[in-house]
Amino acid sequence: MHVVPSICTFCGVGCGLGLRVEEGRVIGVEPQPGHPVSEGQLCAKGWACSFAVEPAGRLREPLVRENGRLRPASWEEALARTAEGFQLALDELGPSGVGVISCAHASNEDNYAAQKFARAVLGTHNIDHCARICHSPSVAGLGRTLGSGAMSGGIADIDQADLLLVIGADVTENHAMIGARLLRAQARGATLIVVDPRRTRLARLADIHLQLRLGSNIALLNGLLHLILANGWEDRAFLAARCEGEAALRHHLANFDLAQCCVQTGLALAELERVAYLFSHARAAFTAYGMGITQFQSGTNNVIAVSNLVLACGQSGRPGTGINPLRGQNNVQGACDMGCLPDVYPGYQPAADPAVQARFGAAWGRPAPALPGLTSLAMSEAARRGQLRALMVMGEELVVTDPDQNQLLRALRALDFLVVVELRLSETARLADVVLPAAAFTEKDGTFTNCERRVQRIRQAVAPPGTARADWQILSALAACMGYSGMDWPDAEAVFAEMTALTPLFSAMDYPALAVAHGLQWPCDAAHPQGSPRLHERGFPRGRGRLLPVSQVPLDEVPDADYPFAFTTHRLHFHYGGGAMTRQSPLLERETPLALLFMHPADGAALGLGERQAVRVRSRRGRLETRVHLTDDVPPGTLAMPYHFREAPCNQLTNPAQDPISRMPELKACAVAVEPLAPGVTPRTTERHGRR
Ligand SMILES: Nc1nc2c(c(=O)[nH]1)N[C@H]1C(S)=C(S)[C@@H](COP(=O)(O)OP(=O)(O)OC[C@H]3O[C@@H](n4cnc5c(=O)[nH]c(N)nc54)[C@H](O)[C@@H]3O)O[C@H]1N2
Ligand SMILES: Nc1nc2c(c(=O)[nH]1)N[C@H]1C(S)=C(S)[C@@H](COP(=O)(O)OP(=O)(O)OC[C@H]3O[C@@H](n4cnc5c(=O)[nH]c(N)nc54)[C@H](O)[C@@H]3O)O[C@H]1N2
Ligand code: SF4
Ligand SMILES: [Mo]
Repeated sequence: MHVVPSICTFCGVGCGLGLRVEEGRVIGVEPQPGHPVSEGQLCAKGWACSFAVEPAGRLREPLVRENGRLRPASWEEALARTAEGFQLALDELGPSGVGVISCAHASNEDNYAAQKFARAVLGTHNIDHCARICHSPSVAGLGRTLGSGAMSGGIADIDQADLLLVIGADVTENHAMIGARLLRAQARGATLIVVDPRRTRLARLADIHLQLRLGSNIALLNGLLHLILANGWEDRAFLAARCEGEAALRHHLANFDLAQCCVQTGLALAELERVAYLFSHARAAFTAYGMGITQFQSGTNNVIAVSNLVLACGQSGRPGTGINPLRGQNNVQGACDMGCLPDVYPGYQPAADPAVQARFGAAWGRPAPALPGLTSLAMSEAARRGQLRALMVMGEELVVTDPDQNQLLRALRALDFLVVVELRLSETARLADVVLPAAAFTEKDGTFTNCERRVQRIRQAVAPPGTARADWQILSALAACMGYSGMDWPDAEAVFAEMTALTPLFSAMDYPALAVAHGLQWPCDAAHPQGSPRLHERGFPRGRGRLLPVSQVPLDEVPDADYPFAFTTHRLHFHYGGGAMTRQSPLLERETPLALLFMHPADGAALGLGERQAVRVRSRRGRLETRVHLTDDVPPGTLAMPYHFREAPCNQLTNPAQDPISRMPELKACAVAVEPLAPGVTPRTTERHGRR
């Protein structure tokens, strides 16, 4: 047996692991001792990495659709079919009629290749990925206030904080090794404050849990800020030296109605005063937030409200402070950094800037595409209208993870051509015209970028199953098939080198430098050859930090007589995303085998429901059947459901209403009705979506 160093394939914490390889198989994993993030530990999912990519059940060869069925095909045939599918759409509609959705589990090299394929080969900025429905409001909101949407501190900053403010993030479940670090900081004396409508495990352990009403973040954050300004608790020196927009913010909050704030949030004034005092008086406050802030139609404004609070109290730019969006997927930071977004090239170079267009145009030998490009949900809308005809989905399980499943299915079925690049025959791949088998993270070289901007190497430990290849190799072959030779790289290192040569943020990075310690944090350029562990120490990327007045935005859909419950969606520790990877592990599956609807016992009693009784849940968009779990984790009137289960997909119910700025759908709130099924009845599985 030998051990190959690698990085966990699940969440954005980016824990270091060793792949135990025996006779060409990954037989298990072990933690990397001395890794700066995971410090020699892994969570339950990390330990299950080898199940996630186990060759059994993986795609071994391409598949093409013939007479309605998928059958095995050669790479030549599958690539030719794919090239033809794109070409027909291009001939008919031009580059606006095609698109690519890339993968936040895949490497930086894969994602660089995906956006280059979209821009240089297809000639479109229609390139996006799951960051759209994850932290796009952070990119937009912190972009406006600071000039950059990345986490400002590093994970190690937690060790230096004396106050930890966690808003809308279930950290012990979803960023487990960061959760452990928060609890360790609390044990040495830091105050832990959790803001969440659910009583999560972390909320139960916190010194203060603000159990606000679903969707009332801005009311709460403005209330805290109003109290801070009214009492003179703000950081005057920081505001004068580092910020702008203070007068407008003061004016906006001067006549703030605290009584109304307490009604909107459901919190007592004394709770707000205590938190306002503690946060503004902390020596170093570390602020982290997640999907409970971003996944609303007010997502961008929610992020701005967090930013206002942190800037006004000067809790930024010093050890132990900062605004820290906890990025979700192992390489979602990297997929954004690589330019898999419709409005930026790699390194956030604006697609609208003529100088940037000229640089990439010259390097790639193809003119810059027309603007604007479409976001992922806009691509679905265009498909439903017949204005987008051919789509590549590289490693996303859209059928389970996009909002409003029935609407998404209508979009995929309306396409003339769908190609899915996947590890397994996912629900989304079942709908494809062509399925291409991808190599998993253990089967390729490359890099992942974690939530603290740390670019780390992954290394090929074993051969891919069958004829599967790395995503970048598939895109390179497809580009050649479509007459473009500019993606003919010899290896992953060459892809990385091309990227760094075109991307100032990464200009001093190369594979040898990344291998010295445990990666490097960007910016990493001539001025920062050792990378940048902490951002914003002297200035913000946009210069001064900007305070921007925002007001509470009502939810798009609130409970009424027909749909009397508020409904929210969340995650469970033992499962991940659409479940395609974690549900391969018997161990993880045993821990959480069922999709459950979390309901307060008082609501259960009112509906006459016993524990685990079967129910039907309906929204204006769809329905599902599942079992209830009666628990005071949720307040009365609010139901919660994890989104990992294809047999009871909560995205049947969710609302696609979008944030006008970032196009984030309101995944965290909609209205539903619940009907008990007869005692003894087994919930029906939501039908498989197989056919086109
Ligand atoms: N085990 C596991 N870990 C994961 C993932 C996974 O699927 N499984 N996915 C990864 C990904 S892609 C991501 S993006 C991250 C996400 O990690 P988190 O951001 O922690 O994700 P969620 O559990 O969806 O939502 C966080 C919390 O927001 C709360 N919330 C809901 N509404 C509101 C509100 O109005 N205000 C406030 N303040 N809070 C609210 C919910 O109750 C929930 O506890 O996790 C990553 N890690
Ligand atoms: N209701 C509701 N819906 C949500 C959310 C929510 O909180 N509530 N959260 C949203 C968020 S934050 C996110 S990030 C999305 C996540 O949505 P997705 O990205 O669709 O979900 P995942 O299940 O994490 O991963 C998708 C696929 O990646 C494949 N994969 C893994 N590695 C590779 C690789 O190297 N190459 C290729 N080609 N494929 C690979 C896996 O097989 C898996 O099927 O879900 C969103 N949907
Ligand atoms: S915390 Fe995240 S990166 Fe670390 S082992 Fe768990 S799933 Fe993997
Ligand atoms: Mo995410």
